[in-house]
Amino acid sequence: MAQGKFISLEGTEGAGKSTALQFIKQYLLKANIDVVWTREPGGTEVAEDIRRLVLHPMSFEEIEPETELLLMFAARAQHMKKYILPALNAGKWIATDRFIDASYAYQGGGRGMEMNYIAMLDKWIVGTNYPHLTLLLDIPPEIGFQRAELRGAEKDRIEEEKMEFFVRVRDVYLQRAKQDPARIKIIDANVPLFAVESQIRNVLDEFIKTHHSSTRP
Ligand code: Z5A
Repeated sequence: MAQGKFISLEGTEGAGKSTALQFIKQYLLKANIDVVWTREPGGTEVAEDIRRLVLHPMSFEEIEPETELLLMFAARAQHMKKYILPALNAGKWIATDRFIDASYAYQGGGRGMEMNYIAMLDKWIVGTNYPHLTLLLDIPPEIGFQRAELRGAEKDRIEEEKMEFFVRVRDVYLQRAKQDPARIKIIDANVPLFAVESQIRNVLDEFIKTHHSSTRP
């Protein structure tokens, strides 16, 4: 059976990932492509438990950056083995709300963790199983902050960080996009929704043209 296709969605706070996800779901469905959806941290029962621990901890004890990094990869190890790889091996298309680039951006850029350590964990846990396509919703952090404020949802532990943290996160995302332009497609998210959707549509059309050979009956 043909190997499935793997898409990830990334962006900083308030970039509009959740909004874009709905659009992508509908667009792929219209193109007769069945996609399974997941997210990180999370995607399996154990990984969702780790998500709660890392984003909404019950304890007042501070979570060390090293612990946060390892928890992100612990969740990812579970997610890879129990969900992502079985789906890809079954020939499915899979799309995830955040993946490996988030670890480089948030733990490497935001927290200032050593990139070599992240690369070692990446090699071990993800290896060659990288997304075929990554959509990076890019927005200046101050605009993203304003949007997130307007949305008014409760903040998680990482969203409580200061603006400088998200500036560093964005810088790493953009650096990675520059290093891997074939995979990571930058979507300017600082424009009205219809213009964001139009950029996403162009990228998906190109991807589908290259990667989707069969359609549902
Ligand atoms: N994390 C990590 O640190 N390391 C890792 O390895 C991984 C993750 C995998 C969970 O992410 C956290 O985990 C995340 C990184 C960390 N922490 N932070 N920050 P998440 O994806 O679950 O949570 P999130 O990043 O906060 O995403 P979100 O809450 O879903 O926000 P969003 O999707 O980017 O935004 P939205 O809800 O779609 O849009 C925000 C508002 O703007 C909303 O009211 C929209 O209606 C509005 N909007 C959207 N698009 C537009 C446009 N174009 N114009 C105007 N208004 C718009």
